[in-house]
Amino acid sequence: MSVAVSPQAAGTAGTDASRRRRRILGVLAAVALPVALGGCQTPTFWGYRGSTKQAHDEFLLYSGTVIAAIVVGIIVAVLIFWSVVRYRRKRSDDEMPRQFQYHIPLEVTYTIVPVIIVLILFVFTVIVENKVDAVAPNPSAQVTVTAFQWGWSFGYAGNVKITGVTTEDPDPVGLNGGSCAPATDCLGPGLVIPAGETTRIVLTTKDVIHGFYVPEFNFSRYAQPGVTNTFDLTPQHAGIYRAQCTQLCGLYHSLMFFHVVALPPTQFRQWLSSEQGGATTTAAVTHASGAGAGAGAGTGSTSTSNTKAAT
Ligand SMILES: [Cu+2]
Repeated sequence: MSVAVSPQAAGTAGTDASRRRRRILGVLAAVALPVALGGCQTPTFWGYRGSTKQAHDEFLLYSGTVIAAIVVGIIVAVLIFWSVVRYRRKRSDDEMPRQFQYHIPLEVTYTIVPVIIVLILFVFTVIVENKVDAVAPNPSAQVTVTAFQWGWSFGYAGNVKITGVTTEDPDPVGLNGGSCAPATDCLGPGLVIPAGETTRIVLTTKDVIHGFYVPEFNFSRYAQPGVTNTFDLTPQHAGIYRAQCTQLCGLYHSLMFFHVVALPPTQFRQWLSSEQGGATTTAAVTHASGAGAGAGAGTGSTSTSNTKAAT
């Protein structure tokens, strides 16, 4: 028996379908537009985009991993929610839904897919790790960083040594301290390196294990007794980057701040040659009083002295 559909009913169904389509498009636009208008940038997921070449690679790995985790999380949540709603117990129907145990293709799929995901993450991690640990054959500069209880020492060619004892001098601010904002970025001695060029860091310690950590470089490495760690830093832009010790190394560990000052290459070379020439400490490394005082409250004075080693 054929069922006659009136033109009016067909028209109503068509209107409903188009209304539903418009609603879905509206929801999609509401989700997509803020992302598009926000400059189409990948969110940072509370991490740093990375101020060195190496750090940016790490950021891409980190954000890719988080995006993969979000996609997997959404798929799992949707499947759980769908099965809970679709197969909830109904008054009219007491039957068990169809069961899938011993469904070999399904079990193989949900074993293989996670293994593939882990393998992809593993491969990208190895690639990025190798990039981060790679050292350039001819770096523009080399600095020997020595950690000690409680401070940092930065040694350059020509016997130039910048030492910051973070528990002695009442002034916590080093190079460019006067213009440092926020002042807490400039706590501790300044490790001066050229921006846009590669600097080799040779990391050692005088006593116990310390941690060399620059958050915006997405980089941390132990300074270990009897071990020399070597790595490269290539800051992409001139700037001042907060840094600190991340290994509990004793009473004043919490005061072991330092900062990295990335200068334009010509300015860096001017600074280094003036230090090597035995000129009096440049204005850049004179103390800027006041700025940064008070940070590290509760653990005594937070202080640094930048001194040039006697040559
Ligand atoms: Cu330490």
